[in-house]
Amino acid sequence: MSKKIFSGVQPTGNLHLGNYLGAIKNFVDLNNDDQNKCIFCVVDLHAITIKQDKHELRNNIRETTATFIASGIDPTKSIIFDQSKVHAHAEGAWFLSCMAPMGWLNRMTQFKEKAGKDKEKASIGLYIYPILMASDILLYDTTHVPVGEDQKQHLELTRDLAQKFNKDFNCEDFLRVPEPLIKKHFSRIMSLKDGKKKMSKSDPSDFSRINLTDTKDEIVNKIKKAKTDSLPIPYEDQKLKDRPEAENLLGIYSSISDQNLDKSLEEFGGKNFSDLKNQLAEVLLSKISPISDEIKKLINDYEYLDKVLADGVNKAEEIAGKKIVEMKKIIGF
Ligand code: AQP
Repeated sequence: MSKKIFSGVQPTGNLHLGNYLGAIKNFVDLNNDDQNKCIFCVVDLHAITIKQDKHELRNNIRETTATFIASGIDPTKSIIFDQSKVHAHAEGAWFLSCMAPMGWLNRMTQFKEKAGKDKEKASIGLYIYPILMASDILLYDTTHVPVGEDQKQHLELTRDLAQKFNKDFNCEDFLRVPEPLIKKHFSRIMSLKDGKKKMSKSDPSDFSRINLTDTKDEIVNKIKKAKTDSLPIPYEDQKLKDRPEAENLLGIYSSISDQNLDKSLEEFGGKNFSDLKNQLAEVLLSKISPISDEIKKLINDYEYLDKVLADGVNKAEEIAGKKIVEMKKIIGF
């Protein structure tokens, strides 16, 4: 079945293995299926929900674009564009904000995590981030949204908002209710320093994550230093309960090697972590280093990257611009 795919990544620097295994690797598979129509957005409006340096932001928009292409997304097949250039996203977010109950937003756990203890100081933008995400998705009649597990709740909100809009304005099926595409296994890659915390760009310790631009030495070193426990690797997955670091390393190994956990347990059951770490470092070098080399090559080609984005903006504008005009008519403008 042909799918309309939409997903985005924030240009906030330090794209990491979690972004790759949780999201970008799936984008590439979807891009490679000729039946799909894919749109991958550099969600720069989302990025400014937290203060950004303007020069870094511009560089990060290009770096995220370079990462998409270096990972295997073909810009002649899929639309790649920067969100802030297509005005319909912000406009649609306003329309949806006006009908979104605050109670729904108050349940969003990512806001609670990102705002931390000092909620009063967090931006309104961070609070309504999921509504902008809903606008992004709904403007393109998206059928499927590939994201990491951490975005599941936001996607449920998107579905609820689409249904509420259609009901409130009596326009059945106008906003298409999208399905999430979340990997069944290892859809949440955890920190290398703490198996209970998500691998994240904003973690102050660089040793908590493998960045997609890390050098070979950095990758090997980070895996060597990754936290483990004192027991040998088990033979069965039930024995991984309460061993988050062991589960995470085996998960990363399985995911990057495209094999299931049972196969990895068969390979490493009874062995020491040093065996798993050596093998994991080797696989990471073979899969991540070529991407890293390609990012470094592309990142200096501003002309090419800006052209990819500009072409993407034109194509995205055509789709989203039409939808927002229809949306306005439905609302009564
Ligand atoms: N640790 C992760 N495991 C699996 N998937 C992940 N994603 C992010 N972290 C993990 C997925 O990557 C896509 C793009 O994410 P994003 O850059 O738009 O924002 P994020 O989820 O806020 O990423 P971070 O690293 O967690 O950033 P900070 O540190 O700023 O909060 C999404 O599909 C996401 O699910």
